[in-house]
Amino acid sequence: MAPEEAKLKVIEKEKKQIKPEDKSVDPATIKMLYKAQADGVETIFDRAETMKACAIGIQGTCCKNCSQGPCRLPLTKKEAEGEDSRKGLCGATPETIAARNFARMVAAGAAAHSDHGRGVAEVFLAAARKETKDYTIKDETKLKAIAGDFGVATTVKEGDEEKERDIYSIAVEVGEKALGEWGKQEGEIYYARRAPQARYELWKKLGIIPRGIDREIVEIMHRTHMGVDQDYENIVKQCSRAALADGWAGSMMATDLQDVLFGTPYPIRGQINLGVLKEDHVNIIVHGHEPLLSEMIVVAAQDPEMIEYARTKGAKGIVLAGMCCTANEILVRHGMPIAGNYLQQELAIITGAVDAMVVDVQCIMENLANVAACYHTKLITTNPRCKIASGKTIHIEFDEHHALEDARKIVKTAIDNFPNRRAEVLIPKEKEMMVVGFSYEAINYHLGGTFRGSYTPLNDNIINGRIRGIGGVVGCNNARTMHDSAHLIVVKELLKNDVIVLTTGCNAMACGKAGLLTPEAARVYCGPGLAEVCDAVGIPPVLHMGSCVDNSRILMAATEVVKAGGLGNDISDLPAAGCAPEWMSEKAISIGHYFVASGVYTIFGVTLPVEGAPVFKDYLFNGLEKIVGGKWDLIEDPYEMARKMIAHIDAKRKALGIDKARERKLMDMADRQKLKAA
Ligand code: NFS
Ligand code: SF4
Repeated sequence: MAPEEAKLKVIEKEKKQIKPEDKSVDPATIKMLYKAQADGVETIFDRAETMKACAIGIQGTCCKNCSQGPCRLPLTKKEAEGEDSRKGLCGATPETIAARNFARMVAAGAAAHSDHGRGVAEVFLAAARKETKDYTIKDETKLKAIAGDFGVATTVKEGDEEKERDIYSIAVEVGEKALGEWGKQEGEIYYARRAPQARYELWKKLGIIPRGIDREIVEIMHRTHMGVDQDYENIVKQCSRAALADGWAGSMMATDLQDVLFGTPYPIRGQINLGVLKEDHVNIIVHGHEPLLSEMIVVAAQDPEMIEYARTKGAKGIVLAGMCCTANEILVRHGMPIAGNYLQQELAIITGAVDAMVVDVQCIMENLANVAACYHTKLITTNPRCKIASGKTIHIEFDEHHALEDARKIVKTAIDNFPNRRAEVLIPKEKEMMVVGFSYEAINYHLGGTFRGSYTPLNDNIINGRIRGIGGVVGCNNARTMHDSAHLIVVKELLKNDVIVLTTGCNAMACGKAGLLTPEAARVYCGPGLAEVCDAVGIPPVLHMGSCVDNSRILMAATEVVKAGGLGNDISDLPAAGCAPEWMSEKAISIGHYFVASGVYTIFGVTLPVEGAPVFKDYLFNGLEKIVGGKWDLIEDPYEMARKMIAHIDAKRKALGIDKARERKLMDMADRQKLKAA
């Protein structure tokens, strides 16, 4: 090669080289990005640099719902300032197009969560009918608690006596009714009545109580077909019905039935970040969302026979770690370590130490197959819904009827691959301790004192102003924004201002890595009021409630707060707000919309595909509040995001007449000094 040409190649390479410090605030991630560069492996961080998002699609105003398009309707200065006469070939306005696109995201998100829930319901029913020996009814208390919601009796009259029913016959009935929720055509989903009475009545009045899960999703697809619903308000109404079917049915049943099968989470210790991997161990990563298989892999990986087999291959043992929400599921129930959140999936393989990455469904990057091919890692797909067509993966299909056998096969494949490591192994040392597993039942127990579970003490602390309000911070990572940065800024700002944080998903993992999920974090990051409460109860100021389907736990926690009294009659009365600072998936849109339709002010970061349709945007950001009590917002700057959440919380406090208590509390210097002395 001529010297000039070689020089050009170097410049070309440098131009594309990302600067890892600009891409993440997580030291382990930064180290692995350097290793990726040294190994010549491309990741999503590189592609985000070289490929920009489509300027029209990002506005939400590109329609490809029929072959006369795609019709592209960008909002330019001309329309923004003057007359807006944009139309698709059929005459569709930017509002119709953006609303249809938004609705299809809700449909896809609701489908993903709910289809996950359906799989759980099927396994649940198989377990109830004793068709599988690998799954059993583990949490009988929770089963009895949810039986009531499905109208299933837990006792039976025998003569004059009221006797407990056999737990498995209760489970069969619950399982059948639960599974029926997907195909139900009429009436209301059972869990709608779990909501505060005022919320239920409002939904009823608005006609947005879901009939059945599948029906609402299908109806979105029908309405957004070419030439059907052309009224954005009417489209949004169906979005609400489908999103509520996700939050209050598909996701909520996934959570509940998983709890019955695998145990309701209670506080437990865990560890997080790539440093949980061990060079001299077989490392298996389970990645995706459903705990059905990973629960079995937990069992298989702890089997002494398997550990012995690993030793025969020269390994000291087996490390099983999670990635994305599968990780959250096995973390909150078993304390299994987490390797990282969404943007770290390629990086885990780049350590060179992962002998198998096992994936089920959702948030699995196709590029994993390419990265795995650069190392020795076996990428194993397990779900018929999710195969990676590169010829570089192994498919071991998981079946609930021989689940443990499948799991053993997978663990064995990983062990057999241990001697094949070829690249230099480099595992960053970073790992953090955390306390996780705050189901709404656990919060009830922990904040309620020793002898009675109740949300009353939490409410009292909100009313007296020690806790200013509740912030739900959830959602993904997004390669278009600095990894974990916005998550941590928002959470820290909220804590500083005495807002307790409930978290799930990839935000929970960002918090874990930053050391926010420990009781000790309260003294470091919280305002005096919140610090005092956390200290007294011994909880972290950020409560890890689980995976993304477990956002349903946040709905239930909010409902419990309403029911405990003193803070209004509806979720929309609470001094609370939610956000997803780094969202990327369609599931996030469905979650966002079910929170909005449940009465919550919900802010998204990064971007939202509504900018090209100002009228539709205004409806989501303002108009909706008058109808459902909650509304959408988009704020890129995480400081501003936190500020607006706090302003909303303060406005709600004022409306409740509890703003005065907080003012007094702030002037109480004695309390601050007491805290400093402690
Ligand atoms: Ni939620 Fe979980 Fe993470 Fe986003 Fe993906 S893992 S279900 S979608 S990226 S939080
Ligand atoms: Fe264009 Fe209308 Fe077809 Fe959409 S449905 S692609 S706006 S003609």
